[in-house]
Amino acid sequence: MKLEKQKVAVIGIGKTGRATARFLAGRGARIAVTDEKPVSAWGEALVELEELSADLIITPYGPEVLTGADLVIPSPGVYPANPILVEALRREIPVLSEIEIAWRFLKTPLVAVTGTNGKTTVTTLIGDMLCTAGKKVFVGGNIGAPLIEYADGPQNADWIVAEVSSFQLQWAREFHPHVALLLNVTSDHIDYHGSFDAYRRIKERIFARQTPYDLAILNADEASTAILSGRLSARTELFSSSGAVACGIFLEGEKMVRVSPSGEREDFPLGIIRIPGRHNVENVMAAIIAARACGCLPPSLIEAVESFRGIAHRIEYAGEKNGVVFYDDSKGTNVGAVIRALESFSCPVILLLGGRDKEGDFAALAPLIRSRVRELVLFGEAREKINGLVGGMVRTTLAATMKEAVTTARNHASPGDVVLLSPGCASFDEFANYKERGNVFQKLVRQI
Ligand code: UMA
Repeated sequence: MKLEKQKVAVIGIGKTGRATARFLAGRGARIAVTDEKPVSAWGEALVELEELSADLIITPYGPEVLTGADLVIPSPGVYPANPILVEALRREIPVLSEIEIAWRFLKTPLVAVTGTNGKTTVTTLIGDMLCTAGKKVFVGGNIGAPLIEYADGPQNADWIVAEVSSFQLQWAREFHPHVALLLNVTSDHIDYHGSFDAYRRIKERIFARQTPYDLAILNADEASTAILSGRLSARTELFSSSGAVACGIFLEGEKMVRVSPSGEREDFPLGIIRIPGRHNVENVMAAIIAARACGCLPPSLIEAVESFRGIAHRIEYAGEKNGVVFYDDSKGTNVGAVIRALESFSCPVILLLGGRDKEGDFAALAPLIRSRVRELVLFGEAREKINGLVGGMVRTTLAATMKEAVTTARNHASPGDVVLLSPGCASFDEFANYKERGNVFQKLVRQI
């Protein structure tokens, strides 16, 4: 791909936009940058951009950025319906994501992980497994450093393990991981993609460019997998926590059994998994297939799983007060994640649900609320909507803020209860992001 002297419009000056501008500067592109935030609020980003030795202009937020542009690279958070993107497409200017540009310059084999839930856990765990097996790994993408940052460097890893979001796949064309994982697809980001079907189709794009020399890893327990795997060009391996599979990994008594493409069996005891919940068993199974495909042997995988303690804000133990245990699942920003979190507990749960709605299907929570939840505390912008859908099935309290929700939960909890923050919503009504929400929750728990 030729970037020299090409005019590239970069939309957004967050992590992605800045790394993209640096990459483009290094390749002699002419850069036009814009952001919905006023330039006076760009802070460090402005300093960084101005220091680049590049032909770079900053334009007002609008179609001006497209003037003379040969290519547009939107940040992941820019909605496809954004007027600038709509106008770019109308003018037939190619729109490509940062991971797509990175891919075109990568020299290192790529493992890419997508799915509605579990992708950070699986990406991190595969990275740990490869490290434990003595391989040099770059772990990044939607977590940590953007892929384009790696493409911009010496590229001296043996493998890249990248978490990939639907926002990044939205504008991918030739993106082609050697090993691609689709963990699950449940309702999320409907506000961004327009419909569940559109969201699922974008996720499935991770496999689109794979060939028979590549590996696709899919969840056998998802209804769509049977049809999807029949359409893929790549070799497939499946994981299942509910039944045997011919090639892949499944549960048998107290162990996970992997059956290789040549039919050999390898056993991995379930006891090596230290993170709670059946969904985490699935995450470990998916990671095992991927790491085996990268040439790691079972003892390294077992060692990595045994020392893996999970991801911050992902059903993270936040403390115990007077016999009540608090868990922070602030990263649970969709209904599928709340279901997984609730399924991880067998004791009565006081569930803190709310924040900014992403058009989540809260009615789907009804059976689990009836069977596992003792009390619902609904907070934030979405509280009334959620209350209308599932409120009243169990004792339900409404709170304006998350802080108020924690106070209510603390006052109503009895010894033996779990208080679970698994909001099923974005955090942006009260917080900068889910991390801040989780940190505030943990601080409130410490203060009890
Ligand atoms: N902006 C605009 N116009 C818009 C939207 C945003 O100008 O319409 C500007 C904002 O003012 C801001 C910048 O764009 O200055 C932010 O861009 P961004 O929201 O795309 O954020 P980045 O900092 O580039 O971070 C992105 C991912 N963010 C999103 O997908 C929303 C990060 O994932 C990712 O870690 C990073 O790239 C590196 O790859 C975050 C995330 O929440 C953690 N991801 C979602 C998720 O995991 O569910 C998909």
